[in-house]
Amino acid sequence: MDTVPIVDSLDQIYTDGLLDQAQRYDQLAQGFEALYGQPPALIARAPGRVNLIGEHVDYCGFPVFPMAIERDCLIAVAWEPASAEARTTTTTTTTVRLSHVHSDQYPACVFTHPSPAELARHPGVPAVVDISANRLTWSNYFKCGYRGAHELMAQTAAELPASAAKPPYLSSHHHPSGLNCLMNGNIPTGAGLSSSSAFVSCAAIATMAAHELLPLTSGNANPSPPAYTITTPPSASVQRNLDRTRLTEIAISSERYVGVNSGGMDQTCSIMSQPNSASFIEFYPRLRATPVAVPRVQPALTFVIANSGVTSDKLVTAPVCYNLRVVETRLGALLLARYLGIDQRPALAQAPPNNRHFKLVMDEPSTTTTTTATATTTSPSQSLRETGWTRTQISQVLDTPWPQLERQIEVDRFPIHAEVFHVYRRAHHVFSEALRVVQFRQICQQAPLSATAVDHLFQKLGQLMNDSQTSCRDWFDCSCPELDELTYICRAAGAVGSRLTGAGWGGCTVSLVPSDRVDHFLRTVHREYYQVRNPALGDEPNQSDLFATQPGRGAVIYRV
Ligand code: NG1
Ligand code: MG
Repeated sequence: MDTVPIVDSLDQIYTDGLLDQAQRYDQLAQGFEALYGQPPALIARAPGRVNLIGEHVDYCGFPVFPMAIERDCLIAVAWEPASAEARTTTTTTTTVRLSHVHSDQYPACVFTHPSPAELARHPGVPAVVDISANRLTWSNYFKCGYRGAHELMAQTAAELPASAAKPPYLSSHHHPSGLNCLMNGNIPTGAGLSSSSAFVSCAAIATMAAHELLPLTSGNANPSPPAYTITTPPSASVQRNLDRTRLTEIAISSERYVGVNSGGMDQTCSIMSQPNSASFIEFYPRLRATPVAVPRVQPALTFVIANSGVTSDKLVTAPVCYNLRVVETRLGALLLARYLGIDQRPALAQAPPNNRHFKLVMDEPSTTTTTTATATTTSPSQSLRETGWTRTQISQVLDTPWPQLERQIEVDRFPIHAEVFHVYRRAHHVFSEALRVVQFRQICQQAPLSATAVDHLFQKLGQLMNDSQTSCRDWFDCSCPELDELTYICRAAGAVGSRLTGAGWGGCTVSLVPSDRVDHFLRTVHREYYQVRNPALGDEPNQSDLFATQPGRGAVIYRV
């Protein structure tokens, strides 16, 4: 089983290539003790990511190709076990205290979690923590991860056979009376580097660990029924690890509680990435992350991130940007299925995160390659392609009343504002982008030998990234003037490819730069993008907006 490593001591960070980060961990631990009067028991770490290629295709079920970056979210945690008295009852309520090292920007928050007895009265629906999607507050992301972890615990407990001992989730032994958390993150927010998913994933991991309720991994291929242990005091004979795949699935679905109908790329990359590799992430037929080493060539392939400075707050823009795109691609899948004569219901019946609407198309490779072309040339008509579809037109073609469609495409849960839906334009992007992801991976796997082959490698990868940017800009409408300008500047400054990364509408670009051109690249981009906007800037590129990055490792827990 693939697991989240639990590292036995903070010393590990010194051998983990995180030496320059050691001070940050120390400060976090000291800050924690100053705040709560006790040292943290562990520090959970989950990294951000940069998506190399494959934008807005994850929620359509197609593979993506991101890599974890060094920037990350850290959460230090300690918990108060239930009192001896409470251990004999199941009425312990958990008080969760959450603070951020930058408390001026991110005010502390306290919430309570019902006792096991209360939870037992609502079996199967652990709607235990209120996450108001209308109130935009940073702690919502923590609550998503916290609530997701509880859902995972409840799910795993429910899988125990009836004859098994009482599920530990419902036992007070596993229900701390207090949970103290302190967060520190250095991923820029609203920049397309996935600060939100790193936070949600980190919160889920920290919560699982703090509940001392970790599924055992014995290397047994068939680990059911799940085994549990209380890890205090830790038993050396017991390997305590979290199953990464289930944890990832729960982090994916729980992040949607904030109101964005997001795909699963970011949490998967944050939790499942392996050191020194990008991840080829598949969602169909099941979630899988395959490490793909970035080819080792000379000059080295270097990925440089540049922040456009345009903040894209997905929570605010979701109804006209992100959630609308999810709806447009789903409607596209339904219309395409209708034209192809495929029954779409089985795919739509699956609950998130397994709803793979484009499964239909992927399951029918021979039909689709030919028929997609036919469908797009004969129908929809040229004018519908250009003007988009109205609700009435879609209802008519699908022979389904709009209110019923709204439920199918989850508009009831994730509202949108639109009069027309550009299904053709969005589908055009999705299919071409999905192909580029597969090509990008194939090229990475064919390590070149000669110098001309290296040059060719750069050109091919760069071209795919540039084509991705064009498609995001022209078909998916998720770029913005600043991102367009920044990618032009990056290419002129020596990048072989440059594109927006993440959801777009602002945030960062990622550029592929041969290592021998990186210095020149950084200076040129600094001068032509950042200094032009702020002439007061010095000549040294600002590390927080413009930096080269290496593929980093996925989530980990440090015992302090
Ligand atoms: P950002 O906005 O960069 O965190 C989002 C989604 C991804 C994916 C990309 C676009 C979330 C948490 N993540 O990323 O699932 O759809 O946009 O490729 O919403
Ligand atoms: Mg995000």
